[in-house]
Amino acid sequence: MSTFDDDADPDHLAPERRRRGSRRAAPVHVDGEWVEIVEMVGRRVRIRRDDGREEILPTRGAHVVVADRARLVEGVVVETAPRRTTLERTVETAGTRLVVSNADRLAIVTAAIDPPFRPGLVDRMIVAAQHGGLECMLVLNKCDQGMPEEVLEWIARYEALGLEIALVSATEERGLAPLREALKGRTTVLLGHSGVGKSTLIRALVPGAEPLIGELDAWGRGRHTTTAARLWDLPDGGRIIDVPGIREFGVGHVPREELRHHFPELLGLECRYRDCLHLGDDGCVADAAVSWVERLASYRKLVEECV
Ligand SMILES: Nc1nc2c(ncn2[C@@H]2O[C@H](COP(=O)(O)OP(=O)(O)OP(=O)(O)O)[C@@H](O)[C@H]2O)c(=O)[nH]1
Ligand SMILES: [Mg+2]
Ligand SMILES: [Zn+2]
Repeated sequence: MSTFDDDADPDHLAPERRRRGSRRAAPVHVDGEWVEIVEMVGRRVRIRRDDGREEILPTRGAHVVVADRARLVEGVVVETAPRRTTLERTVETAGTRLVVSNADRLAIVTAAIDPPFRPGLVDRMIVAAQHGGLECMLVLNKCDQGMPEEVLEWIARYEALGLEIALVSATEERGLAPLREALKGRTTVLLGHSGVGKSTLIRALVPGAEPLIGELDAWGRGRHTTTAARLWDLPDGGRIIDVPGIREFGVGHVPREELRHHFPELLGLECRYRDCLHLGDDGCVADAAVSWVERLASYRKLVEECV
């Protein structure tokens, strides 16, 4: 068991095996039908056929995640189609893991107080999403609990950087109309710490959905109630994916030179060297140009971590 990443560690987060450069030859199947993976169920998966019928089936020789298109041969999932987008995270002791595939957008779900808002985690999730081809938005849940001044300031700063923000209360069903609008017609994955209210949001947005919801512990932390990813259909045409809460979210799989492209405040800086990594060396203007010092520090921390 990893000490770095201590979440529920379900099967769907098994190490991504398609490492660059050492890709195993995928089995080629010419028969069978293509289906979609909609839920991880222990070692098996719930598949949905194009006519809407669902079934729980085993997999063989295929590493699949929710929202994968996969080929079914004689009742077994045997291979996946190329992925349009990937949401990955790096776990220090276990390498890079695929969370979900083919989502259009990541909704970073946070609370303001219980559990507390962590800008460093938001920064990481933005990087991982954009690296894998997903758009981002921020959903600040539990607004009924009040909003510390500091959190309001962070939110305003993220908004100024171009991040779409939804302020909601899942339990009081507040702020959901604009969120429903934002979710229409696309596949969105909800990601955040355990206990921020991802599954409660699913219940509020999807009529009839009853994912398990957990109480917080005495320290205001979640209990990792959701243990496997599941895709739900929204009534207005979009789809939404609930995944287990995360505690650590590494982005070590993102090339160091790419990182600055995920920090809009670093674009267009006129440092002495055109390929400046903005680490504050001689001739770097980042410290003078970026007023949000914690975010610059967050960027520099990621540079240390990345390949
Ligand atoms: N006050 C308040 N509490 C909420 C809100 N949304 C969720 N909660 C509570 O937060 C706790 C955790 O909710 P969950 O929906 O299980 O959280 P989760 O993000 O799915 O957690 P994991 O599945 O463990 O990752 C429950 O006690 C919910 O009732 C909200 O808008 N306001
Ligand atoms: Mg949950
Ligand atoms: Zn620089």
